[in-house]
Amino acid sequence: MAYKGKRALWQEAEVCVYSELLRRNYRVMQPGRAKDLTQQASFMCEDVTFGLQRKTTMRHDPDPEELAAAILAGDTIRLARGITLIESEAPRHEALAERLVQLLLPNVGGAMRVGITGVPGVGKSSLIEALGCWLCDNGRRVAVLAVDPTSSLTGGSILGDKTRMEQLSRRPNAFIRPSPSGRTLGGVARKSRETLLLCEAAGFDVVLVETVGVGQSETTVRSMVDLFLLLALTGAGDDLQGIKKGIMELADLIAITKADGDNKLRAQKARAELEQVLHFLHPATEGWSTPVITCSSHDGMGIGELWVTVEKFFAEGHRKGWILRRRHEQLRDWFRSLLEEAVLRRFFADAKVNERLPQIEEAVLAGKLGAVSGVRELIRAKDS
Ligand SMILES: Nc1nc2c(ncn2[C@@H]2O[C@H](COP(=O)(O)OP(=O)(O)OP(=O)(O)O)[C@@H](O)[C@H]2O)c(=O)[nH]1
Ligand SMILES: [Mg+2]
Repeated sequence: MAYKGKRALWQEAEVCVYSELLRRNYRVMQPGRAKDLTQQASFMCEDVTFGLQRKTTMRHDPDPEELAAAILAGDTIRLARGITLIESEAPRHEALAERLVQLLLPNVGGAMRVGITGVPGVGKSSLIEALGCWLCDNGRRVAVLAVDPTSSLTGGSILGDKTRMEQLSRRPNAFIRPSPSGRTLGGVARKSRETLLLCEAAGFDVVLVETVGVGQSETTVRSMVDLFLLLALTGAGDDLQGIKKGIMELADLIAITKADGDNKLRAQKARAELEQVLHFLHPATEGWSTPVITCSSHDGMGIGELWVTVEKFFAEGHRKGWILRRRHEQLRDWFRSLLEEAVLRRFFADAKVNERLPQIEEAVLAGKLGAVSGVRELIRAKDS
């Protein structure tokens, strides 16, 4: 295998990005501009784009005031740049990102925040594409985000999904942002939350958040959206295909996907079964019983009905107060978890703690000191 220098690789990557942009009919006005456009465009060489974004747009530190004004004016290129700032791991960007969020805060909260989950391959991305296009056609501005803690931990396929939303990515009313990378789930959650706020400030009135990967991302996404949509497959024999009860109890709406062709009847059957099961479960939202619908992203069946149900949830939720209540709870939990994280970080960064911790731990392990006493001693050491 021949090794290439970094510069050669970058040049190759840029050529690749330009040609992809041209292929997709983006107008490349000047070379510098093209790099900015890469932030907006979503296409196959996303990994490259992402790299380019980092390399090109963060060369000069952005000015939060200028970014905020542009984002409020609906400038999606600056929106992407703002998100890149938020996602940046560079310590010097932290304060700038904080300032940006602070500036935009009075203008957030206006979107319908919808989380979409389901087992891998259930059709989340396809539904987002179909629903997103439908919404754009109906005058909505739609932002699509993804939360993928697994990819960030393994450095895996962060961006593969965007390729499946080609139609939507061409719509001027749509903005698609892949999952941020980060070392911890907390980090990913933080970035995704702030990204959502930025999208709201930019005037997107629907934000769709896809969970990617299995496991933790579901609770993370649930904790930042108003409505949680669970996608289910028609069970081919193994009915209800082991949807976990816990996940069903998080869902405000369940959609059985791929209800087309031979699957249509099976989907109807699965719908009836799911409705039965739901009777015995605790509803995710007090005062709202979780509906089940069937839909197909391929022929568009049920997409309109799906959205009508979502709007009903929001209309009732505003009237009965559960949207506001949920947002308050989410914000409080979020604040508390940030606080805990910060306190822990400070505690373990403390010089006295670091000095005493190994000895105390050793004493505990040797059975000379009780664990509770050890903790107390360490806290006392810090406060001394
Ligand atoms: N027949 C039919 N196939 C569908 C439909 N929606 C999705 N598919 C197919 O199902 C497969 C998986 O769809 P995706 O949208 O990528 O599923 P996903 O849940 O986003 O998958 P991951 O992101 O890998 O978790 C693809 O091959 C789609 O073409 C549908 O409505 N009908
Ligand atoms: Mg997907």
